[in-house]
Amino acid sequence: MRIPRIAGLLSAVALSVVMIGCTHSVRYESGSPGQAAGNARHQVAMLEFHFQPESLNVFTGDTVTWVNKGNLPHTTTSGVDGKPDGLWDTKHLARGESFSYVFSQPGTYRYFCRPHHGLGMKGVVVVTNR
Ligand SMILES: [Cu+2]
Repeated sequence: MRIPRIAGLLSAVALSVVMIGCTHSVRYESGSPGQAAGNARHQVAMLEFHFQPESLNVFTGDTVTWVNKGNLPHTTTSGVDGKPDGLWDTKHLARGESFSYVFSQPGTYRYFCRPHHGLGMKGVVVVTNR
């Protein structure tokens, strides 16, 4: 009766793989207890010469990813009127490049594009507690 034993072994292995996969998934979701399970990801496109959407509402723990979908280099730089506040500042991102930031504290976060803020290329992320 070798075949049934092998079949039993194989299904045990398969079950283990499923369980490991499951555990891994749960760990990933619960990385920060009480908050991480519902965290969302948001995308902001960098275009000539604006951010889309320009204004974004998110919850604490959410991730915002800026993606350059334009043809010119752009930056996302936290601050107002071309003055960086030091929270985040990318190098010039080329088309297709991206940058992500996790907002862990509630607040109003203004940002701009270094070369184009004078053309009105700026945005805001409003973060509220989940
Ligand atoms: Cu720009």
